[in-house]
Amino acid sequence: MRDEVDRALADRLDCKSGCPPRLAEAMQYAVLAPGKRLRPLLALLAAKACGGDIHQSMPAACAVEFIHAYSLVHDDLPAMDDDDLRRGQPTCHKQFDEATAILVGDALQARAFEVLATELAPANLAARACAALARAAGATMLVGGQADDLAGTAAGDQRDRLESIHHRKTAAMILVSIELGALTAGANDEQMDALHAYGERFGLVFQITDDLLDAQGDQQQVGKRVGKDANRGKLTYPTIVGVDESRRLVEQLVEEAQAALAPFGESAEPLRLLARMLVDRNR
Ligand code: GRG
Repeated sequence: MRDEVDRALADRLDCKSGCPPRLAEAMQYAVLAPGKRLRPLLALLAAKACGGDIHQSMPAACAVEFIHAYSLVHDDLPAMDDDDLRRGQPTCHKQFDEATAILVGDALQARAFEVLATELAPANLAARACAALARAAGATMLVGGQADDLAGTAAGDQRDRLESIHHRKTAAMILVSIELGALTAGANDEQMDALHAYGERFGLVFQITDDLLDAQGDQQQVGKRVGKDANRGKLTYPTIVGVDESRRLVEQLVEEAQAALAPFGESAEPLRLLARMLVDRNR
């Protein structure tokens, strides 16, 4: 399924005319780098759980990965997290230059909505998908979470602040990936609710294991700089609740995520496995 996703992404980046070659090359470099493709997989597997066809859901899968890839490129810029390594290779602005990396993000964001608007049918499905993705990627969620994280301006105690940043910066894109997959498969309300409960827990498992990898992972395997959160005094689950409690929380959340999929039976087995794989990952 991952190969199919990569082919679908490449097809949708194939700018035959009009796009400056260097920009096209940088967009391909950023998107097709060896990431995990978690968000497209979530979209496709959510569709499958609802009895949908993955080809019908592929535009949604590509759109969420375009937004995700843009957010990584921009996050790595000197004005933000200032990173040299991403997905095991030089970050986009290191490989190309800063202006190109900014434009890559801009173009990928526009392309995400173009894919949804032109490839999903009927029109009200396309509109609903565009609205859901715009909200998740916008000023209250992904961008707002990033702004508060950079400025340290989230409100509340440490745990509240951590959860507020996580909810907007990470969980929103995970949840919308699942939602778009389900929408394109014509999910009913009960299916949507079950997938939402799964997605909330999946997002937390993703965040806590990401924090654990930053605290304890090996840079070569993780494919990005590690130890940076602790060095910058950022709030993470291991620093707030400790490593052991983080691991216990992860186990509990995986069980809850898997249990939330009970209404689906066998069709949701790949989603159950994906939640388990998150815990055992090393990147
Ligand atoms: C620039 C608007 C804007 C947002 C940036 C993506 C992001 C928000 C920040 C990256 C820093 C970070 C640790 C975010 C939370 C976790 C996260 C999104 C990790 C990267 O996702 P993976 O592990 O990456 O799914 P791959 O490379 O596998 O796709």
